[in-house]
Amino acid sequence: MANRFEHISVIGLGYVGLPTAAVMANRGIKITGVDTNASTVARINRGETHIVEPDLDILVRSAVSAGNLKAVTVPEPAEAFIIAVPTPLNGDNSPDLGYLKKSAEDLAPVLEKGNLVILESTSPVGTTAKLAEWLASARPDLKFPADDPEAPDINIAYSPERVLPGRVLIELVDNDRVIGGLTKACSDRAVALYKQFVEGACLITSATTAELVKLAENAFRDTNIAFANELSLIGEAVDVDVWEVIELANRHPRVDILRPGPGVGGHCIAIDPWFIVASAPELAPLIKAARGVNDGKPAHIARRAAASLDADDGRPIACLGLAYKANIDDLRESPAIAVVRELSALTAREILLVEPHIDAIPDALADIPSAVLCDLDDALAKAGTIILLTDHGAFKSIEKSRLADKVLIDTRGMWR
Ligand code: SAJ
Repeated sequence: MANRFEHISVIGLGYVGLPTAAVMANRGIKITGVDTNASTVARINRGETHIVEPDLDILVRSAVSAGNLKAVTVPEPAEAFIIAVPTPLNGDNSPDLGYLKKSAEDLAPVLEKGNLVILESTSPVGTTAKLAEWLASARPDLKFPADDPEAPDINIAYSPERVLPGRVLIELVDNDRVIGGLTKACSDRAVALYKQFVEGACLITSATTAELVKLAENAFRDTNIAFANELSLIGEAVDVDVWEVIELANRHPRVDILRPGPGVGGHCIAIDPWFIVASAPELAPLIKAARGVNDGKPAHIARRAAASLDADDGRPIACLGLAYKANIDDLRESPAIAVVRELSALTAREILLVEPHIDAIPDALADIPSAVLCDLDDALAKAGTIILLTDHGAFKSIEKSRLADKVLIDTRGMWR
């Protein structure tokens, strides 16, 4: 079997799939991207991107014009398949593997002897084996690792994406990769694939270990942010500046407290810990409590802002930043959105929304009549209370004199 993969298919062209496809295509590999959304597919085939990530537009344009990247809505045969579809939560916080199951059903008919299938989506422990079962039941004519571990027709591995939004193109190449094959040979083939564009180390383990590694990374961060958020509530209650506490505590050689904020957002850290809780509910009280602390922060900020409204002579409230973190356009699970919703339930006061990365009010806030999108200058001129929710660079340079006559609630510690 040749060691170099010349034609790879990426299933799911979102925040992870599209950058991965574009990076590989720019290394001269022929890439077929698959997405069920026809308008996403059409855009990519025009050399355009549907997500904002530094330099991604340049990479996609050059890959498409060089003929190395094309997008389709239904899988086509390839040597290897990388699956990067969403794995969201159900209403009861259990994992929803519906997109993954559908992608397995769509992929099965085009599988050929010798193919490698890699799952990159964040997944509960045991999902890679389940994916193999779904594919095997649709293709009884092929041997899978469970049928013949020594010489299967199809190799299957799990390798979680670990890239940080805002640094995706750098981290895709530089980060170490954890690679868990269903057999050692599956891992070796997946390593060969990633070596074609990854400069970090490729670390081999089992599929179940790799699945839990990914969940552990994000639960670790969530738990540590929850500690900082809990400390900020305590600081407020005892009237001590939490930022100074953290700065001084972090001068201890073995203490490294993260930053408090309005809560935790994004499509990963606010979600993945629940995958651990769902698989071992009695054994995960700390992880569950951390979710509760972080999810409770937006309501706390809203209550604090509403309580200070008497002091600001009836002028509107400005919320600076809607994105879930600094300098990106991503509003998914954003705690800023939750703050605005909570606040609108507590006051009829006009809420001016300032988010430099969007040009229309997001759907999640469209039903709130008191909330309007506004530019920064206007908001600073009109508002009596300002809540800083996202630490975008654009807000850092606001002159102090423009904030002088206002109530300030700085959830990110940006203006201290
Ligand atoms: N946050 C704080 N305080 C902090 C750090 C972060 O409140 O000190 C908040 C942010 O404002 C944001 C949220 O946490 O709302 C998450 O932001 P983040 O920058 O920590 O992480 P994500 O969600 O953008 O990306 C994470 C990363 N995981 C880890 O750092 C362990 C990334 O490497 C993963 O690939 C990504 O999740 C993912 O896709 O799983």
